Amino acid sequence: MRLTRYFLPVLKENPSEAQIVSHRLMLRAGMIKQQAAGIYSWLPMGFKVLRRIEQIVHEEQIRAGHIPMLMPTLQPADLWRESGRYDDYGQEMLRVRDRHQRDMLYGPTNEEMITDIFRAHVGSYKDLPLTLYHVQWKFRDEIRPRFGVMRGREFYMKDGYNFDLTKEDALHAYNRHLVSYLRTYERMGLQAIPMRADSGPIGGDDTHEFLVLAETGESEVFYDSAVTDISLGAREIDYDDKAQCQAILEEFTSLYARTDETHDQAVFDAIPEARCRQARGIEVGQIFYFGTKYSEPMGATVQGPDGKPVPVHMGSHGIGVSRLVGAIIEASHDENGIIWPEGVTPFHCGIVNLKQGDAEADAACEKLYKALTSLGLEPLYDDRDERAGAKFATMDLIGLPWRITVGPRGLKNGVVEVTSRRTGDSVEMTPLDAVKKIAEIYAPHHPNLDLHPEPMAGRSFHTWL
Ligand code: 5CA
Repeated sequence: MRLTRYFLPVLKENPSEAQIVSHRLMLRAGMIKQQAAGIYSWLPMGFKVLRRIEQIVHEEQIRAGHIPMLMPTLQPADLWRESGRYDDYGQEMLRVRDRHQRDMLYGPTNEEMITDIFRAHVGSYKDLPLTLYHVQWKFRDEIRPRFGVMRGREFYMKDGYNFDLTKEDALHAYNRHLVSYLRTYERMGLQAIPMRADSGPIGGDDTHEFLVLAETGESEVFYDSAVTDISLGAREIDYDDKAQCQAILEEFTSLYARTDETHDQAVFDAIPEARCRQARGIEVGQIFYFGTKYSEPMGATVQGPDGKPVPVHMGSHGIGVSRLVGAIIEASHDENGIIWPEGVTPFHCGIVNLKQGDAEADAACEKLYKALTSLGLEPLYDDRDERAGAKFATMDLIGLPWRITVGPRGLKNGVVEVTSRRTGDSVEMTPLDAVKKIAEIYAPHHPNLDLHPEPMAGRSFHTWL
């Protein structure tokens, strides 16, 4: 993308309504525009990050064997009357009436609807296990929408639902979700710690929240600092292997890590004092096992091996896709702006032309732009007629992890400069080496990245953006 042809309405001033850094930077970097309290338009660059996050979520869910689909945002109230939640949900639910005076609602979550789909189409235990999920807009009429996309009223969520014959199978589905979520967050450059939590209006006995540590987080958390030393890394995972998934759950959840809702001071006090941490965190996901809470009242049964109908065991599992955009910025920024992790960056690198209009500099930038694009990478070329300082400030604000700086002086020596946004370190190299370096950096993030110049080959879900 060439900046002169893009829509990137960056703000010079700090917006006064933003209380936390991610909200401020998202507004300043032209990613979002507020339309009403807790309701946002996603401007092109914000939308790109949202899609990158969504794509990682899809890839990891599909890897875990879960099946994507799409349910509507508007739901009939009658489904929720069956589960008893139409009255229970209270003022957080946005209720509307259609022209025939039928009660509808804007879905805050989809347990009822997915259970309705299941009971209509699945009749035998032989069709299990089954996990369906979608990524869809939700609405919760939060009493205090704040912090930009972190606590919106309209927000984008991945929600998945497992259906199993036995509690044991459903707990495997729970474990599978825990492992796939750990992978998902790690690919986004985040450490999200699973913490024992409270199940709230979703219900059920087993539940973990995933928390990203950040001073601005809304949740108070207590944990053993040893938990921050564990990561999934590049290990091979077989999602059908019950023992492996259980072992990973135990590895990540046996050290003390709880939100204030389930905090137990006596257990916490037994941890060696040097490892006791009390901090704040952002909840970026939650998994639940709730057994037959919905299947029983809604008649979601299957014929068991003995021919008798049995209600299925269920769980639901959510990731706050739009909240993650803010959470990543909270975890990765400096005084000059955002620092995107490679996994979610809206553009792979910036190209800064120090002397727009200089024939040689212009030609070198064009060549770099074409070479990167033909590899399937997306550079953002700042081709504005602006001074270098302004171009650097924009690049720093929008946070692309790598920048290639091109100027007449370097070109005389046959070099351009490649700069890391995170460290600020710059290295001079030939334009060809710069292209190779950027491609190498992104190869692990895009296993399908086609290093041969055939632009659209091997691309998947949403990369057409
Ligand atoms: N049905 C279950 C699991 S699918 C459910 O709704 N879980 S939840 O309530 O925990 O929501 C899932 C995730 O959505 C949360 O972990 C959080 O990251 C995100 N989320 C919840 N409320 C909001 C909100 N108001 N704004 C932005 N993200 C939110």
